[in-house]
Amino acid sequence: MFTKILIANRGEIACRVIKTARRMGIRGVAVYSEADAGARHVRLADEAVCIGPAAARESYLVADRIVEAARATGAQAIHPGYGFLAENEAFAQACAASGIAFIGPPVAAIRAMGSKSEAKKLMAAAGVPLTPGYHGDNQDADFLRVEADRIGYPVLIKASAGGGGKGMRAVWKGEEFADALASCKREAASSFGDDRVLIEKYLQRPRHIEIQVFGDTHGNVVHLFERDCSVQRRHQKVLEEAPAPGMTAERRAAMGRAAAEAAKAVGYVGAGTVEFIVDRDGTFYFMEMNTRLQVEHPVTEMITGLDLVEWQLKVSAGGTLPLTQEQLAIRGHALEARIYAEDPDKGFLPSTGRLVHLAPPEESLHVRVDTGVEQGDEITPHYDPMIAKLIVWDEDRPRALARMLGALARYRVAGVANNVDFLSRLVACPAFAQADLDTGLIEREHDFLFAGAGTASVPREAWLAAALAELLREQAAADAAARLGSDPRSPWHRRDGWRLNLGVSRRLTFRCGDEVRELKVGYADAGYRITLDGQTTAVGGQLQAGDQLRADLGGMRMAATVVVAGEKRHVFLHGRCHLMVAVDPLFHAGEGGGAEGGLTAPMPGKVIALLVEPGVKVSKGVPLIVLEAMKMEHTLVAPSAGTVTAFHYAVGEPVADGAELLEFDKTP
Ligand code: MV4
Repeated sequence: MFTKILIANRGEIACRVIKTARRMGIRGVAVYSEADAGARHVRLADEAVCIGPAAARESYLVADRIVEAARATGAQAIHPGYGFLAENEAFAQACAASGIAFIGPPVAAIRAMGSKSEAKKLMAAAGVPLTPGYHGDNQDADFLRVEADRIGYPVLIKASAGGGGKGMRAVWKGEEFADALASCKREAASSFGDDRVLIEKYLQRPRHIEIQVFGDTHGNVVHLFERDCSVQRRHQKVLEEAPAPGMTAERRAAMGRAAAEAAKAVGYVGAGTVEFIVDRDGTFYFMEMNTRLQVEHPVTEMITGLDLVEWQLKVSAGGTLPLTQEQLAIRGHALEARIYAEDPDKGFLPSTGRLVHLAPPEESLHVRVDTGVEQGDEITPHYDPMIAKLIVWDEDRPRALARMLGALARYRVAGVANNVDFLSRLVACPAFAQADLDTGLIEREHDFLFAGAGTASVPREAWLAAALAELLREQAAADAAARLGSDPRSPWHRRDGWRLNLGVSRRLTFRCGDEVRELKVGYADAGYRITLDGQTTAVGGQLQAGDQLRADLGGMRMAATVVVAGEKRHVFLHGRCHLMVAVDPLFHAGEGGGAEGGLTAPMPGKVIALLVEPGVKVSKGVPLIVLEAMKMEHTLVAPSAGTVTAFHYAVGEPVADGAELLEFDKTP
C-alpha cells in the first residue's frame, strides 16, 4: 500500500481524499495555486506544493508541475479527484511514464470512453442497450430523413461532437426534419468544427440513472447499485440520491449487469460510472461512461457503508476488490445537495466574496458535509463556486428527505449569495417529495421554486430579532466600554433608556430587499418594548457565542443567528436567511465626505440625549446622540470605531439644519 499520495485537485474532493488517506495511515500531499495558499485542503495535507498562479490552466491543469511535485515529495501515487485532469489521457500517461501510480483506470479505458462513438461501439458489443437511432457515418440528408421516419417521431438530432446538451434538436414531424437537420449541422460546424450528427428516438421527460462500477487488476468487476441524478439545471446536477426511487430489483440487476459487463468489456480498473437515460416506462439506454470518481459518489457510500476512495487506493496498489457482488447490499436511502455560492434570484450567477459566516449542520451518522472551505475563506472567481456537498442518510426516502430539510435549515452561509434556500424549496416541492422525477423537474416546478423570488415578505420575528441583536450588541459594547472606562458605574454607560425625567425611546431602521421597517424601541424593566407596524411586543434575550441569539419575542421563545458584516445583518431564522441592512436615516457624514470630524444635524431639531461619555472609545454603529426632529426621534451612530472628543450641544438645546453636533475622532 502507498505511504504517500498526491492529490491533484482542490476544494472538497481534495479534502475528502486526504481524510481517507489519513484514516488509512497514508500521508497526503496537496498541490495548490497561489490563490489557494490558505485553502482548507492545504491546511489538512501533510505537505503542500505551490504549482502556479490562480488560473487553473497555469496550475491545476499543468500536468508536468503536478507530476514533478509528486516526484519531489516522494508520493507513490496521484489521485486526480474529478474535473481538472481526472479524465485526461495524457496526464495518466505522464504519471505512468514517471513511475507514479495514477489512481484511476488504464489509459486505454480513458481514451475509449472519451470518444462518444467509440464508447457506443464498445457498449453495443457488450450488450448494453443504446437509444434506438442511427449513429453511422452516412450524413446524406435524404438518407437521414428515411432513418428518422424509421425511428419514429419525435426524434432528436444530436451533434456527434456535441455533449452536455449542446447541439441537440427535437423534431416532431417528418416535414420539419430537413430544415432542422440543416440548422443542426450548421450549428455543429460553427460550435464544434464538426457537422456530423446522429439521430435518436426522443425520450420525453427522461430520468438520468447511473451505475457505480468498480474493477480491480485481477479481472473482478462489481457494480455498487444506482444513483438517480435527474434533478439537474442546465445539465448541472443539483440533487442526487441512491437508490433510485421506483427502481425494481429486476431492473437494478439488469442495469447493474449491463454496466458491469461494459466495464469488463473495456478492461476497466478503478471507480467508474455508467450513465443511462431512462424512459418513463423504465427502459434504459447507455448515455456515457465516466472514468473518474463522481461528485455524487457519497450517496453510494452512505447506502453501502463503504469508502470508495479506500477502494480506489487498495485497487491502485494492486489489491483485489474488498467485497464480491454477493456481499454488496443497499441499506436505507441517501440524498446529496450541492451547496453553491450562486444566486438563484439572478439566474444562478456565481457569487464571490468572503464567507463571513459559515456554519454547516453538525455531522452525525445521518448527516455528512464534504467541504473545501471554512468560515473566513474566500470564494474566488477562479474556480467552481461549490461551498460543500451536504449528504444525508436514513432508513427510507421520506426520512432522508426530512433529514435533508432539517440539515439545510441548519446550514448557515453569509457573505456570498447561495442556493441553500433554493435547495430547501426544491427538496420540499411536491414533485420531488413524491419522487416524480425527470430531467425537466426544476423547469416544470419553476413557479413553486422561484415564487416571489427575492420579494418573499420578511416575517415579523426576523425584524424583531434583528433589532434585539442590535440592542444587545450595543449593551455588550457599552458594558465593555464601562469596564475599560475610568468610572465603570457612570450613568453614561447605561443602555436601559433611563433618563432623569422620563424613559427615552429610540428607533432602529432596517432594510431587507425593498422592504424597510422602522422599529420604535422602548426600554422595559427587563428587555425592551418594540413597536413595529403599530404593534408593540415585549422583547428580550441573550446574545451567545457564534452570533447566536436566544430570543423571547412576546413570550415566544426562538433561536436565531444574526451575523453582522458592516452594515449588513444576516438574520437566520426558521431555516431561512434574511439579508438586512441596518439603516440610519439620519447618519450624515461630516463635511468633506468622510466620517472624520463631527456629525452634522441633517435637519433642524432638538438634542434629547447624549449617549456616550466624551473620551470613551466606541465601536462602529454605537449610538452617540439622539435628536428629535419631524416629531420623531433619530439616533446618530458612530461612523467607525473611535471616540467622541466633544459634544457641541447640551440636552434640550435646539440645533439648526447642518449644525456640527460633535467632534468624532476616528481611531485608525
Ligand atoms: C437525450 C434526451 C432525450 N432523448 N437523448 C443531455 C445531454 C446528454 N447527457 C444527453 N442528454 C439527453 N439526451 C434522447 N434520445 C434528453 C437529454 C437530456 C438530459 C439527459 C440526462 C440528464 C439531463 C438531461 C437534461 C436535458 C436533456
